[in-house]
Amino acid sequence: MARNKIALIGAGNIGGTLAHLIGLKELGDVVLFDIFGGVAAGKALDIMQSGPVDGFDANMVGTSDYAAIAGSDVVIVTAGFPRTPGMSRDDLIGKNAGVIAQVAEGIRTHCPDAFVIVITNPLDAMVWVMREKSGLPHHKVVGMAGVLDSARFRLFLAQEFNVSVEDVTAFVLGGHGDTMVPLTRYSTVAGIPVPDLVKMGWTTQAKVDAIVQRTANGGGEIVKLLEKGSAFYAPAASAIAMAESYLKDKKRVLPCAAWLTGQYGIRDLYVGVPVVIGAGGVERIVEIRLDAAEKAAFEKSCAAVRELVEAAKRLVG
Ligand code: A3D
Repeated sequence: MARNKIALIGAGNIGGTLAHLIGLKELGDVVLFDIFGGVAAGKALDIMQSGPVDGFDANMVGTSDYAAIAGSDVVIVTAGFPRTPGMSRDDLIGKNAGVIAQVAEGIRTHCPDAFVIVITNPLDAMVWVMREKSGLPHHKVVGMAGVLDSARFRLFLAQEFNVSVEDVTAFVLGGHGDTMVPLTRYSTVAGIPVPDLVKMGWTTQAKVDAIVQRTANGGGEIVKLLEKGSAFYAPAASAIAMAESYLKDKKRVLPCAAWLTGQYGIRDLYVGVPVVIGAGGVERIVEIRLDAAEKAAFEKSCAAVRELVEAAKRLVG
């Protein structure tokens, strides 16, 4: 069986980390695309040279020619610009909407059958631009944010409870940004919901609230520390989990920015919800019952995403 082909559009911090993880996990051959073709080619060669040491076989090339992505099974898009301290994700829309429109054109021309995972911010609006401009079916275009947000939530909960991150599950909904909705009652330690753990005296509600707040601000915390650029190791790992579920038809249930057609009472919007990812792309949207407060928080988040989509329409309409 031929190896999978994975195109990474954007060979910056996340793009390079993605290529390295794809090698280590032997997920397929890689095409790293960037407007700076030399950087993409340099990273591709460098990572490929780690193959003999780490024991993986993958062909990796770097390029600034879209023709090289022809026939890709998966495309992961990080092209554009990251935040700098003091910037919100939304401030990036002016620069990144045009970049994503360009990338979408490349995908439409060269690999219209691919499964496309967008990472560029502001996430939910950029997924919308990608879908509109590429013309791909909605179930083949998704955004990575929820896997990362819930990983951050899981880590902070595991630290609070002094248990393995592996035994903590977490659940987040909504847009990627300050309005994201971490759902504590669906977040667990080995199946025990967080509100029960509060009752069991493992933590206090005040501490859980602080963790929720830290999760919502998880990206900003790293931007401030790095001073230049934004998080890239955990974002890359999160997108790889989505790509792997598609390529191996694992049917994992992962929170992703997916196209809603009435689920949760929301129509025609890309926003973060749990979905099943398998060989068919987004195969199912998991619709859970929200209580009144959760519903209000989710709707507020959707309204914020809609505003950004309107702004994107004005830019690249
Ligand atoms: P960075 O290291 O700057 O890499 C971006 C790359 O895109 C650079 O190598 C650029 O040369 C390249 N690029 C710019 N314009 C184009 C173009 N038109 N075509 C092709 N390539 C281009 O950034 P990064 O890798 O750290 O982050 C990439 C994006 O991901 C940013 O928009 C971040 O805000 C976003 N991000 C999202 C999350 C989410 O959870 C959604 C998390 C972290 C970062």
